[in-house]
Amino acid sequence: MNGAESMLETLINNGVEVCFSNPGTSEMHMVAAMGKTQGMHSILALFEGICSGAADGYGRMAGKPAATLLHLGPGLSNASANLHNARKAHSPVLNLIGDHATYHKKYDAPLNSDVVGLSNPVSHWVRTVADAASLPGDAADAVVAANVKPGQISTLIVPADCAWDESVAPEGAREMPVAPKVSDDAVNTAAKMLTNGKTTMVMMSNMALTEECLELADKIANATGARFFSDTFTTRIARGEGRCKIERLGYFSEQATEQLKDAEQVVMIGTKAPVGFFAYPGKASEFCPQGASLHTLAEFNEDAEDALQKLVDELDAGSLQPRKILLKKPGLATGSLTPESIGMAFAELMPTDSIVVDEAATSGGFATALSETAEPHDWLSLTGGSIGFGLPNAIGAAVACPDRKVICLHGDGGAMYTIQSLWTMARENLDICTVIFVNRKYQILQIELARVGAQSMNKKTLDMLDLSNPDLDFVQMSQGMGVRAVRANTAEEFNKLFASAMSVKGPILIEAVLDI
Ligand SMILES: Cc1ncc(C[n+]2csc(CCOP(=O)(O)OP(=O)(O)O)c2C)c(N)n1
Repeated sequence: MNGAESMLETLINNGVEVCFSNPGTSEMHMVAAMGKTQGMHSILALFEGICSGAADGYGRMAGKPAATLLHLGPGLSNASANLHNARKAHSPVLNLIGDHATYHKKYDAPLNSDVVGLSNPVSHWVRTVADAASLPGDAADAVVAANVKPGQISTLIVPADCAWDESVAPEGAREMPVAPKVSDDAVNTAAKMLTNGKTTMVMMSNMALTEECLELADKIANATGARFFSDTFTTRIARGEGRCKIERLGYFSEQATEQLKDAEQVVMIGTKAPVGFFAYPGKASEFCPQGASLHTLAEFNEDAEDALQKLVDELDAGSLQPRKILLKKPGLATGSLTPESIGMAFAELMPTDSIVVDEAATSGGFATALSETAEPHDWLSLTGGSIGFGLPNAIGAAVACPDRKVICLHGDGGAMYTIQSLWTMARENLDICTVIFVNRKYQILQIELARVGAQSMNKKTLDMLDLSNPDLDFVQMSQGMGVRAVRANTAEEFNKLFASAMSVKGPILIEAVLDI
């Protein structure tokens, strides 16, 4: 067995069964090894940012890493923006980066670069393989590193000769890490805060947003009167009928500070104290009121469900029945096509167990709010602020959960960063309905321009935030990549097209031309 073959068997033995690939010459032995084995589903993406975004979506839904296969420093660099998002999501991802053969590095050939230097900022764990015999052990270490809870980015740099030289036998299954438990002290402090009569708010994110955790949180809220909030942008949250409600912290600092203004105490579970997405002149960066006491019950990597269960026990709230959301649908709109009319159709028609990938930006507010009482679903949002995450993430979610409908809500600006995702959706016949909100501008930046106090609103400035001239044609782009596409100009058209998209399997794109 050569290094690549032994590495691949090792990955499969350790539960890695999907690889989102965009290879080059230095990865050819890894490509050949994948071609020879049945255990690894290799999926070609036409830009590395799609590989990394897809691995993020896969990790969020599968709870274990997919691999990416990337071409030296430049391939990794193209993947970095979505690795940044995955890192903020605490998703498990395993990058396999090819590099020049060990003896070839010194010539500084055209594709030579500082791969370690490029890896570090987007990885929790980085290792360069020294020789073929080390490769299987390094691969197993890399999978363990990616599986550190909630998930880490591990990057294994594989010089070409380590892949092609004769290697040793593959490694077997390693034991994967479990999340550490919180201390009794942390639980006692939280329990005391929640019963001392002061106004208490609880912030939750990451592993604390599962259906089970939300039920436990609801019991605590019911027993103590505390208000529970999720972060604005969350890796994955269980929503809809049968789940327990949690308030969502607003994006703009005015909203968030208003929501938290009465808090005398804030308890964090799986997250840190909330701060502004950006700084704004004259506005506070921190959202918790000054003087509020803060307590972290569980860090992002600690076992949130265990922490919540212990808190429920400590508060004697175990016998309370969780107050579950009842199904309530908004009906369908008529007339002009707006984010609200689309949000209504989406909440009305979304099938049970859908996975929603949200990069709808300024168009998404209604879809989010109206679907709170829709059919049960999981919601994945942009955790790292680097746009172009939605389409690739939808690929990963659909690969991880082939029996569930994936609905990808996307702004037209963000969609253009990784639009080639459509080709992979078509090739893999993934059950993804992509809705593009066409407002022909970077709307959020037009809002932010005023909010940060930048004074210029002239044509030259606004042209930098404008997507018209020429208008993008998403139907043609989609069809050109093999995904069936339709256009809606009115609410009635959208309702019909979305209903039909929900009733069939396979990729489809709806270009929603907003009337705004
Ligand atoms: C990689 C990256 N580049 C640029 C930005 C800055 N940015 C934030 S939102 C945005 C435009 C989003 O436009 P669109 O998806 O159409 O949504 P809209 O704001 O119109 O609702 C841009 C360019 C970013 N966040 N990430």
